[in-house]
Amino acid sequence: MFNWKKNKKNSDSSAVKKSNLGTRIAELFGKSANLEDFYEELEEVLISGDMGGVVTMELVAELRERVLKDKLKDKETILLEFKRIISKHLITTHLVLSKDELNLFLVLGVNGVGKTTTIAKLAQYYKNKGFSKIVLSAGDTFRAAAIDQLKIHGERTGLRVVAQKHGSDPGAVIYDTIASAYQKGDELILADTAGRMHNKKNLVNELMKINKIISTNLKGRGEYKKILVIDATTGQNGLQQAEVFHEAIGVDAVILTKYDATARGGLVVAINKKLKIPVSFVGHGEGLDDLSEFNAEQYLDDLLAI
Ligand SMILES: Nc1nc2c(ncn2[C@@H]2O[C@H](COP(=O)(O)OP(=O)(O)OP(=O)(O)O)[C@@H](O)[C@H]2O)c(=O)[nH]1
Ligand SMILES: [Mg+2]
Repeated sequence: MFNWKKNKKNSDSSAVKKSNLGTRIAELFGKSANLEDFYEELEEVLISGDMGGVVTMELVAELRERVLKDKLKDKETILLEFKRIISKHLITTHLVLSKDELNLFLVLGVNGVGKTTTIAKLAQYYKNKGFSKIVLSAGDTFRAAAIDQLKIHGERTGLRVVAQKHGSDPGAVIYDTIASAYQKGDELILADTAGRMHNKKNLVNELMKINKIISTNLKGRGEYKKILVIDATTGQNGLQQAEVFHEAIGVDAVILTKYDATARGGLVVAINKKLKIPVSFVGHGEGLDDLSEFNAEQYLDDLLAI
């Protein structure tokens, strides 16, 4: 169920959740003197809701055209038309595990977005789906506490963790994980990565190396997905991050975290429309169960307060 708004018991969302984007859009109809004013104010609301300038302009232009062409007048019809327009651009993917081969999710993202927490949540999610042979790979060897953090999650979820020392080569950690996963007949590897390196170039180079090691070692024997974690509260910055990672190694799916802590949901539309990367899950709290499959219909209803 897509219920991040209701399920926010562990989050400190009160400070950020000032106004709901949908409520603000709905209010515009009462406020605007004419349709022109409405479009302008709609653009402002969407941009402030993280949809991004270019994407917003394109969507509102599409709405203008439809309203003119179909002579739409009342608020409900115009909102429904806008919903239809946005929904055309939404792309969702459900990360269904292959039962016949080893699945590997490489979890990417800049520091602090929630990668390690999301790995624990994913482990819990797939355990609930009946997969028990899951192994966590401590690929963030850069940050001192990262390995211990993953080990704690391993203990909490009752899963094996493959790790080496702080500062070791993350490519070697992932190589070891793959080798041992084949040996033990594991179903899923959830691999953590560093969110920070000495600079962005290092980070990208490291990821390209890891990507190559995985592709070489899983070749034809496994299902490999690159999952980018984005913190929903970082706004358009999230879109730039997606661009960098996508260009470096290609991203298969996005997971948006901290949805409980933002009232601006437009980033999903921006990522889908601009980069054509699908969204798979939404994180809405710090607990292991605070992860839901992305539901486009519910997302739209919420975005537009329909
Ligand atoms: N409210 C809220 N907090 C979250 C969510 N996901 C993660 N967090 C919190 O965000 C903080 C950072 O999470 P981590 O999982 O350590 O992030 P990371 O990307 O692994 O960070 P680095 O390893 O430093 O790169 C922690 O305090 C988490 O509890 C979420 O969906 N909602
Ligand atoms: Mg981490």
